[in-house]
Amino acid sequence: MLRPQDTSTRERKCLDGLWEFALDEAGEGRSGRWFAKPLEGAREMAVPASFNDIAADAAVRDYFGDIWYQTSVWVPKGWQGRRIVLHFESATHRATVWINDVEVVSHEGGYTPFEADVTEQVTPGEQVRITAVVNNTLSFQSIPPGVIEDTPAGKRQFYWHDFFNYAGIHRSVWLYSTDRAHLTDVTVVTDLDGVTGLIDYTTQAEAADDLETRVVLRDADGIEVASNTGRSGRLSVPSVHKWTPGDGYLYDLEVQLVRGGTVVDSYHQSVGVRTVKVDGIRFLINGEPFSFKGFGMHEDLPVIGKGHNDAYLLHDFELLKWVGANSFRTSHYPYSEDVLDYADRQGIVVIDETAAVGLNMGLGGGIFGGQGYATFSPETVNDVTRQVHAQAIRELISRDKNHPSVVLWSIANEPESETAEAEKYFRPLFDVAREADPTRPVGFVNVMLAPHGKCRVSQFGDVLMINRYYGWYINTGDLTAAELAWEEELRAWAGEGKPIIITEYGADTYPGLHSVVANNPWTEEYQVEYLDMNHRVFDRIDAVIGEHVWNFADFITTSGIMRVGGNKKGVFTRDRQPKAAAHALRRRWRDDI
Ligand code: BDP
Repeated sequence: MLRPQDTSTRERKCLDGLWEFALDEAGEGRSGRWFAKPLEGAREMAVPASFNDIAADAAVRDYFGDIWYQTSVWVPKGWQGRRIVLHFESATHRATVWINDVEVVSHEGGYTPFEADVTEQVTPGEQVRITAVVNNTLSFQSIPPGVIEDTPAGKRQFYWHDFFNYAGIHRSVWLYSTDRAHLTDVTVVTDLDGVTGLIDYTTQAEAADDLETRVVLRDADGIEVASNTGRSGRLSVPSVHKWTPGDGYLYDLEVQLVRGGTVVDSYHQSVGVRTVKVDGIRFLINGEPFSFKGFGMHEDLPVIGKGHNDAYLLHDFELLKWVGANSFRTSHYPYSEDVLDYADRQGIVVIDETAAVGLNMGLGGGIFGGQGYATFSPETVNDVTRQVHAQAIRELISRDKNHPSVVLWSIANEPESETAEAEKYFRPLFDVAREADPTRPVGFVNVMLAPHGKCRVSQFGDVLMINRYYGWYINTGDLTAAELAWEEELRAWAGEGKPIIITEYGADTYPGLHSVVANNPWTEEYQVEYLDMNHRVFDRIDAVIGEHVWNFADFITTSGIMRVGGNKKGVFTRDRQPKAAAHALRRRWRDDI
């Protein structure tokens, strides 16, 4: 699937704005055919946004079930005779969509795009009704998983990931048009031969058997530097300007379908020429060792929840630069494509993660201990879940494969990984990722409950990604003991001979809480001392080639005694003000401070 764009042959219309909105408490909308008429008793809802925090109402915030969205749109008259497509960048966690009375698409998974060819359902120059029923429930067969339990107080949704289950239409919705003959996919893989850049491209198209495919590569000044014909092929760029961390140089690959000299479809694909390779304990970008400095982040904002916002996107990247970060992980789900596009342009390196978080009944929401279920069993995370998980991996890779910023796939965060069932579950999922992308390393993020010697899944990863909280969840307030224990475990991992990225280490910190003695958890001083302790350990072990602090900013979680207005491990507050740790990190990460 190609992201909608405006080109000489393509036109898109953004459907963002206020849509009609109704919660379906009784679950009667589908059988009552709510899509067949204007939504009754609807209120208005912003798209894109999570719906949860818009109304000042706990019943809306915590609602789970079907959520109806509806809008009307004029289909441009000039689209007569063209193919017309309705495209959702995401709908969390699943959706079914109707054009007038006709169901056109259903999609599972809250963070990847889906679309439907609606040419037969719309008439250019006329208005159509678009209805989407979004469903935000989590089950053992969804990614991420959850469970609905019958309690004396009624049904309750539980889940085991440590962030609020924001839902809705989080990203833009588009109607777009192409010629009947159109490109459906473009893949680029880049390599370097000395100072020459090599770009292998593959294209796919529909209704285009009689058409010629032409590709033209232009540099950032718009100067043509290479061209070719054919559905797939290679382009060579002498004296290539490489994409490197900190220098997000992009070429533009224009792919054209041509009939007798007329361009009937044109699509522009950004290309960053770079290589990625794991070599022993080194992670190489363009053959140079790269060391990750940055954060696990979240899409999480006041009022709009996980709704994408361009102003925050720019500001967050400014803060990444201010603090000296060169990378981040899309913890714990695929982020908006606008984020990846911007990372490409800014030269920020990305570890790209699926929404497979919370597949671990040994912990939940920052609390260790049994959650009353077995993680893997026929009734809980099972073969069906694995199919859904495999599809989530495929959709992530298919969406993000062309981003030079993406250097590593993370197929899960902190799943149960110390059992035979976990090994059986994960082995084929690594194959799925490698089949979908043979060019990038693959890993998963290991949890404290599966330390070195117990974890049975790390063997499949090209890189070890480890989350650890010595000095927070264990050895709380005793950084001396934490340092000893942490170094001992990390040295054991280093013996594996793979690069190690510490994908999470962090301490909850209440902004403004201070202490002259440094062993006081929750204070700004403790967060600084805690990070310093971690850094001493990392600096003593060569295999540690990455440090991602948990978290970039404070974020909202479910309520619980371990959380004070959410998770406070941010180095910035939720409104992006620095805690003392932000200044300390800046001194460590920036050479010029
Ligand atoms: C890890 C999770 C992350 C949590 C964090 C924490 O990967 O989502 O928010 O710990 O407890 O378990 O703060």
